[in-house]
Amino acid sequence: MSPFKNVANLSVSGLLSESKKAVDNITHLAMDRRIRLAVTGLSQSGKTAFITSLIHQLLHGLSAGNLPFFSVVAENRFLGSKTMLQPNMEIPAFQYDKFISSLTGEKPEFPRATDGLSEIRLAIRFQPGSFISRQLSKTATLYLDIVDYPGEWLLDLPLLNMTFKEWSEQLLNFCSEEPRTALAAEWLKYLQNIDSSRVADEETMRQASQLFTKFLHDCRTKKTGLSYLQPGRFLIPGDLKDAPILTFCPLASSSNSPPKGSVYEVMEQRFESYKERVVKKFYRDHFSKFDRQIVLVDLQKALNHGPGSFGDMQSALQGILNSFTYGNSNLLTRLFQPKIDKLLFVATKADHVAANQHPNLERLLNRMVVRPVNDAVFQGVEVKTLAISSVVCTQTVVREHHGRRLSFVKGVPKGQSEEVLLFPGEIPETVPSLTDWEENRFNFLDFQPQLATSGSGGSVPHLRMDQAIEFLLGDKLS
Ligand SMILES: Nc1nc2c(ncn2[C@@H]2O[C@H](COP(=O)(O)OP(=O)(O)OP(=O)(O)O)[C@@H](O)[C@H]2O)c(=O)[nH]1
Ligand SMILES: [Mg+2]
Repeated sequence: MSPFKNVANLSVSGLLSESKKAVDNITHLAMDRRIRLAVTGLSQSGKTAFITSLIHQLLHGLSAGNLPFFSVVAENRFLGSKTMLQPNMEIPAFQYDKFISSLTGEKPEFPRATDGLSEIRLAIRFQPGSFISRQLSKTATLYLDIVDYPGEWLLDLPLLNMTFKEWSEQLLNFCSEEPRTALAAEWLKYLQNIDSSRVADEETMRQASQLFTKFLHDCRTKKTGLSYLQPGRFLIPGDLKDAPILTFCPLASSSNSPPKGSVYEVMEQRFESYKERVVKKFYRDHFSKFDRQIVLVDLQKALNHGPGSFGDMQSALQGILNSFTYGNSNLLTRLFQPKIDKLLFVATKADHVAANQHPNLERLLNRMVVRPVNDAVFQGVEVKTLAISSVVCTQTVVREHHGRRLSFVKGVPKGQSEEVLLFPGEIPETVPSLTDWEENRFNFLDFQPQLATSGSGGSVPHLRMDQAIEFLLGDKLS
């Protein structure tokens, strides 16, 4: 046999194997996909519970058989999922194991309010559904990246488009209406007694910002339930506690330009530094590159607190949504300038009300977010609204009551140990009139999670999580 033939054979087979490797790599790249999901919601709207349940359902939903509307599962193409090593070395990992253990432990509990950033990556393996995709590769992987953060920080995003003067005017204007007027009284009285054009000293700056911070805390108590509260780090400072960058507050401006080194000028500088070093960094690193978005809205909280809180939540959501980039996306835009092409609004904690109220939850949510929905649809975004429950804590029970069949919820209210049967009231399908609120009609309670039953296959019971997952990920698993 000619040595040359061998060499030629070798190089041809080598070439073939190399090109096969290259094709494999390309198909892998083409078949492997990534989604950055923005989980958006005001403080206590249910973000951490949603992320925990989402991961749990993707890890265990297949065996539990409770994801009927998730097409990759329904079509038997789901091969499994796995949490991956933390992709970003500088951000703590989302503590899924800890949260799911406390939700499913002997004494089930919800995770505590989040006080910092964390991140998680999940890999979902599946068989491609279309004939062409299957010719390219038998299996594919979708990587899902999610960031969790305190809801309070989200309201910093609208600050990026505001000057100190604009922000101060907006906030002082909010304070001209109750319940803010009464809550702001002490802080505003202090401001009246200082001349903002005099030379700044640390004591005045500290006093003013402490009173302002107290006002923000009072605004979000259980009783008042306001949402539009800025700056977010004043409520959850993270690693910035007591830093000068958090020592400022809104000030009324005068017609003269403020002298150098005056209280006004120093507060304005600190506001700008806050925007530059805290908000811009947060936005650039975590909020500018999303492909899909879910917005969680706690409608029961808004209803419980009355028209002021309802309107406040609506404005806060509108302000936040203005900070995201929406539009049709394709491979190029996804690589260089990602845009959100699917937007899901959910009314969370649907298990707080009886099942027959869920359609009204969806209708009311539609009314609340009608403007952002219209804007997004206009930009070519696919939008959907749903009433969901990440972790079902109650059961709906129908009983006769004074000759009427009423739907009650049965569960253990948060902070209590005994189960109660409760008629939580009806969800209105439109924004209630003032008289509806005056009758003290809404008093929705929070409930404790329950021990998982054998019927649920040991997995966390949910409501329509599969529909939410299908909308957000389904097309990427086709
Ligand atoms: N019944 C019920 N309660 C829920 C559900 N999701 C959240 N909750 C309640 O809402 C509270 C807040 O939920 P979280 O997931 O911590 O909310 P969050 O948006 O992460 O809050 P922050 O971290 O403070 O921004 C929980 O402690 C529960 O009481 C749900 O699906 N069902
Ligand atoms: Mg949280």
